[in-house]
Amino acid sequence: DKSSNGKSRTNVSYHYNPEASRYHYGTLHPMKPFRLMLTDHLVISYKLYEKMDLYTPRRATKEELLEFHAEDYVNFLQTASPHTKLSDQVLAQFNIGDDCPIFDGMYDYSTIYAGASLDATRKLISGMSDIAINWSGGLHHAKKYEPSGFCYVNDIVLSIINLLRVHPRVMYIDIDLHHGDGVQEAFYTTDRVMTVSFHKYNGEFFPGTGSVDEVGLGKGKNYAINVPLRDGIDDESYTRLFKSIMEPLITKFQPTCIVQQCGADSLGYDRLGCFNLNIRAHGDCVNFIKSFGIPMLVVGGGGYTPRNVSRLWCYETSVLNDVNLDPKIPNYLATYDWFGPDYSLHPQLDGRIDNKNSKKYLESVKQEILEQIRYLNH
Ligand code: ZLV
Ligand code: CA
Ligand code: ZN
Repeated sequence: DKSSNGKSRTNVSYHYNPEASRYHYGTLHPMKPFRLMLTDHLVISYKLYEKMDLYTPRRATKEELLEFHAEDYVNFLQTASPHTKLSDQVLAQFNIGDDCPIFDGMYDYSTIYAGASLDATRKLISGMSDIAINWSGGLHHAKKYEPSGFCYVNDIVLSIINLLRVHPRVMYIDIDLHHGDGVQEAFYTTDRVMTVSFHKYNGEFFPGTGSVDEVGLGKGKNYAINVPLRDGIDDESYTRLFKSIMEPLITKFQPTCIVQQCGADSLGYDRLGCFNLNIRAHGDCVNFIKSFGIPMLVVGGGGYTPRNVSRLWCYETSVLNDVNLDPKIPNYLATYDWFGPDYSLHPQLDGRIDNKNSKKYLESVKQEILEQIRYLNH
């Protein structure tokens, strides 16, 4: 595909099933699928559909979920409903509780977001897309046998399993506030998938894992990278650290495909968050990865202040399409009211939380990881 100046264009595709936004985890639950509709409205109001291929993906089939998840667990997801009583033993067995409640349509919701990631993956594999986006995906905590941290089915693991059928090496990059434990665990013993997560870590913060010395096992030794951070990290320290780790890592590992999880809970003012990032800095991390020109699957993840989640993911959609957006949000948007009083795509989000990451601490984390990168054999 060539544009008018003869250079080959980057093909971007956007995979979204509007049904995903209609599910509710429960009134007090921080995960709001409604944020996906806000995101889609912004993307449409900025006319980004003119730049990308749009797809409404089908749901994932049960067989597709079984590529990673255990049959007992998928059967449970498929049959459980808030209207039928389950024994405490079964609820405990499948880690059902306040984080992962049984809500109406939980199985359908899971097949919808996983179906969108798999659809995106198919377009990457066929070469129809260079960059494929699914903001409803990125549910990085789900395990083979159980849900975890608001995630029922691990669409990222399912996508990577598919990519591995044609790609020799896949890199997974996770900038959600939380550790990408489900993805790390699934590929902990292989050297074909390099997992990298930046996250808040103090040994207690959910999910509790992600210390710098979790590096992988067996053949997978040194193919898991963890960047543990403290509260309040700011734009400049985060993007500098991100680039100084990702540049040598991509150069050394030479991935043939990259999956980036763009959890929006690493922004300032997130309801569950404790970082200080602005939308531009988060997007800069996406742009930096895009600049390597490697095929990319881009997914969402956490993000608990819906208006900022949608601002971020719309902005990142524009970054991936090389489009500049007017920071003034178009006023014909159906959900315009959500973006007041500033109606800006870039409200200032930093400054609420003290930066507890000293220069010295960040430098020591960076040095440990650069040391780990030197051990890679690729
Ligand atoms: O953003 O939860 O801390 C990807 C993602 O990474 C916990 N859960 C666990 C450990 C003990 N529990 C607490 C149980 C609380 C259950 C309800 C909330 C309800 C209201 C407000 C906040 C929470 C909450 N839960 C905050 N943090 C948690 C974490 C799970 C975080 C998942 C992040 C998912 C989508
Ligand atoms: Ca992360
Ligand atoms: Zn998160």
